[in-house]
Amino acid sequence: MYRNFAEEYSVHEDARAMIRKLKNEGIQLVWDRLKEQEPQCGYCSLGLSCRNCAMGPCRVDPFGEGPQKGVCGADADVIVARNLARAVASGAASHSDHGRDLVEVLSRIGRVDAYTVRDVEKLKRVAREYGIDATKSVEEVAFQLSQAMFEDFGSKKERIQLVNRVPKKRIEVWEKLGIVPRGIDREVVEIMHRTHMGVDNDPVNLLLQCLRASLADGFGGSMIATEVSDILFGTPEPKKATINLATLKESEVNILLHGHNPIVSDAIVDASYDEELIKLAKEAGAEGINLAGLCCTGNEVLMRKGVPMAGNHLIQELVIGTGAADVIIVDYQCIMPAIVDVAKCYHTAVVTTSPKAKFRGATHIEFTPENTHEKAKEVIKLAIERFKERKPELIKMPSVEPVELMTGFSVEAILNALGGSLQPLLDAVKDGRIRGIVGSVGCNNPKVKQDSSHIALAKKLIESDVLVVDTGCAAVADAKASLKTPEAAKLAGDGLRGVCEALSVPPVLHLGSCVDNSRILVALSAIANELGVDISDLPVAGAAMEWYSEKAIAIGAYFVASGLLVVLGVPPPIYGSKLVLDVLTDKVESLTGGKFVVEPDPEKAAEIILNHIEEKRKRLGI
Ligand code: BF8
Ligand code: SF4
Repeated sequence: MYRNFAEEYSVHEDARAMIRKLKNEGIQLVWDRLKEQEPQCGYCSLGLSCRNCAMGPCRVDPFGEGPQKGVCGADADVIVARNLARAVASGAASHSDHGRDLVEVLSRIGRVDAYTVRDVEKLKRVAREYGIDATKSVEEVAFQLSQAMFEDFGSKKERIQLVNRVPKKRIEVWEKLGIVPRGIDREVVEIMHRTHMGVDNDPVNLLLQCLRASLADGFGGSMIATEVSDILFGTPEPKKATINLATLKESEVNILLHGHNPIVSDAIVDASYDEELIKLAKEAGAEGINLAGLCCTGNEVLMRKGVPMAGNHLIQELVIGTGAADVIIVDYQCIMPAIVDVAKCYHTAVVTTSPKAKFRGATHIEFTPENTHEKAKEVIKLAIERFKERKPELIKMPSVEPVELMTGFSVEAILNALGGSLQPLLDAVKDGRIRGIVGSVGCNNPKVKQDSSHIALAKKLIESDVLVVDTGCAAVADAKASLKTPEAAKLAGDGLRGVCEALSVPPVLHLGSCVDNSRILVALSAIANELGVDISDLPVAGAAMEWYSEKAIAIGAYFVASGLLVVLGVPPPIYGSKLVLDVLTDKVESLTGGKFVVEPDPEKAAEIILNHIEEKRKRLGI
């Protein structure tokens, strides 16, 4: 009977096989817990509940029969806008705090052994953007850049540095609206202030602050995270890798890299080459040490090092169910507390590494920039110990083959593939071989059949000659469906197919993790600058078909603030306010050129995007 559920829950056989196995073993999964929660609270789903103070909690009746105001007098519009703002603050804070951790490491270059600068060119280039003399020593430039980036987090700056990458016209739009992002922390704190009872009670004013804080994420925290990751760990270049649960190897010690920041995962990758540890693993009866990624830190090491990818968000419980996951090491974000419970049923150790993210029942091995190498080895040794404790009767790998993919498309790599200039891409867009470019981003959500919407959207878009660039769990979804191979060009329309075949690239390009959505901002800014237009003039759009996270709300908001149409496949909790809904799905277009559209059906979403692209092309006269 559960077989049917498995087919309802995911489009992939690796996931389905594990859902069936875990269900037979009586293990509760994310889909079961969703069922238990249903029907979910209608007030909360509409954004109409508030617990911002102890006069509440309050809720507003959507049918106009019950209370229309909270105890303080806040109406539906204010409550919905405040709730959305707090979600943006959380999302922006998550990306940005991740970025700050990388800046901390950058500031220690030359003072700790564990880290070096792997892309000196990029260090110098970014340093020059910050007005730093890049002729000094690498250590000195790294230190000065770190200090300048710390300033971007502070409260003194009128404008964070990297917004200067956008066309002048875009800055003017933001200036007019009063949403040029200042310090990253400042914008987040200001949301928390403004959403306290009795501060900002103008919903539109609150929504503008949502855009401002989201821009501090996109052009601040996230962009800093991407740039510093490239500087420290290398700017991604195209490479081949494999993906799905079959990347776990029954005969080897398997370590799953889960979470977001490359600081920990990159160190584990390095340590996994250690001869002594490999010898230890062999002495324990394993053939070697095998790493596989999950979620965004998986994307980070996939992009840079070609480390195989086990899967995306909804795979995290299932991977433990193979019975062959010896350690799952995490840092922060998108790590379900449930994995500790699932791990208890197997021999798997869940290892936490950040003082910011401890999980009850997990093994905490704290990583600092000073102790990284040593701790990475400790984690591998723990995995070898756990390998010895495997329960053979619980091991069952899904009978599928790993899927091949091509990854590593940083903006720099795309430029290289194009021969050093954007011109060939622009020519293809101008003459219509490529109709437009769409960023497909965001999560898995158990409310959507896993990966179904991401894949359907990407297929429809490439078939219509739209180049898809993807990040995060959307990227993993597309890869599992074999859309990230050069051969997938045959699924594209004739125009896009020709371009991909000439360059030997897939029609769906992997730009990285969720903070790497900033690469999309960089690429679009460069294209707009080259054409002498604003970002909002370009035939481009964004989509987050299966989003669940507050980070996705921040991403959607900075895309909209940058002038993009953004399709959300899961309704955000704003339907309780006609005003907020109207502003975000309509009126904002007259302000920023972008807007949200909510459309769960990927076919319809693709239609909306394609019409938008054609409209933009017409206006550009191409
Ligand atoms: O930052 S796409 S489920 S893993 S939030 Fe999370 Fe969503 Fe995946 Fe990465 Ni992004
Ligand atoms: Fe209720 Fe107002 Fe307090 Fe919110 S802020 S809980 S609406 S009294």
